Amino acid sequence: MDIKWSVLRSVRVLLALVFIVFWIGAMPTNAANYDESKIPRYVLPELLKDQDGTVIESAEQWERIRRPVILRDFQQRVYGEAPSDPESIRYRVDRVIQRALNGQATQKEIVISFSDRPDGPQMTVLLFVPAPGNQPAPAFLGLNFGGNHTIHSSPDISVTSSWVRNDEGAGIKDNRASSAHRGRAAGRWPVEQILQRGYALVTAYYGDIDPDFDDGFKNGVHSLYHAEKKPDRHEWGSISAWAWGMSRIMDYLEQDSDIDEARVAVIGHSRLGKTSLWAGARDRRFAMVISNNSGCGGAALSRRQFGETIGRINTSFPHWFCDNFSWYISREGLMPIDQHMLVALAAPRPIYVASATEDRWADPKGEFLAAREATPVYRLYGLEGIEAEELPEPDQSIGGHIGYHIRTGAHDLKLFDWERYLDFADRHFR
Ligand code: GTR
Repeated sequence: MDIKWSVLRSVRVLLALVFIVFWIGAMPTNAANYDESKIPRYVLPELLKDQDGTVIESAEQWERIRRPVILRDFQQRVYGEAPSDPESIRYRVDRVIQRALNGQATQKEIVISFSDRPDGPQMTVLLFVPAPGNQPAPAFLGLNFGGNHTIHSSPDISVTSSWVRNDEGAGIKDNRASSAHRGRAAGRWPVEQILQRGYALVTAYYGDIDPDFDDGFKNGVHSLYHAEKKPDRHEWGSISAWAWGMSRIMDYLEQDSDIDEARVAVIGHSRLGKTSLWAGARDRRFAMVISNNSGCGGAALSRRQFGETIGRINTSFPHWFCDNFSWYISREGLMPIDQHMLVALAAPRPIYVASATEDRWADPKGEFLAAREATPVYRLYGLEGIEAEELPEPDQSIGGHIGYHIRTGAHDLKLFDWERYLDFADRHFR
């Protein structure tokens, strides 16, 4: 009897010890690593080998066997599953200005309602179509951070009625969009250049889809699906909601005869770069994917743990991802996926990943490696990805169907980046 009890007690002590070790192992460390020599040894999960050992040898096998598993892993473990696409999308063309921006474009504003509720969430899509000549036009679709009126100083753009993200991170008080902010983000949106190159520009304020703060998923489109109960561990966080919203914009674009729906590129910067990658992975109607400085949870390999880590991002922005993602804090090596697989999900469509030299928080090298490591999937389609072994020199664009550059400078979306994306689109869309 005594022996039995002491054995039992030892087992319990042992179990408790195992638990404590596991728990400590899962705690995020605070200091970001910027030292290449301190990157943990890692092995990337294999793109072209299925869980049962099947080696993927053709594009057909990739699409039938491997791609669905990887897509599902990202859906269930990282971004979270979005509700199925609504059967009918309600949109209203609110305003059309024929000769906007000094006659350079037709401007449209389209209100998309996410539900039948008159007080339900709505998004206003701003569309500039280049002046007549080459309709239907190819388009860039990107969400914006501060409201449509911030992308250009034109007084004709409606001021968003939603609350706008607070850049200072000081809560959301007193942060309503205002006409004083017209053109504030114009540096990131070279509207005239995009139009002159023959492309349409489509944008919407990301907070119209889901406000960017951790409110327990009570607002934005989440409110329509989670009035009673917060999302399950595998259900959508904000990035997934924003990506889902981009698909709703695509629903509209398919109906607009000014836009060539077969040539729509999704683009995004930073958290919205993570979003464009996920939008392109889950919705193959997007014909091109562009990730600008998307970093952790975007193009950067998680296993490198350089700059921002899964631990840091889940602590600062837990609402961006599904709850399952936090299980991988300090357990990067246990993920069946890494971000090169997210890049590969775009195949065979052209995808461009860009970094910036000073943006170490986003791990430029990790972004480059993820882009390069997706190459084997492009090869299955007979397409060129990235052959370079090393990070290219700054300000040089490389690659075939996978494009990459590292711009000199800080975390931002600059004219230099746009020019590379426009060249890339010219190459693949024309
Ligand atoms: C940072 C975050 C990054 C990046 C960036 C942004 O604070 O750590 O992952 O997404 O925000 O979106 O501006």
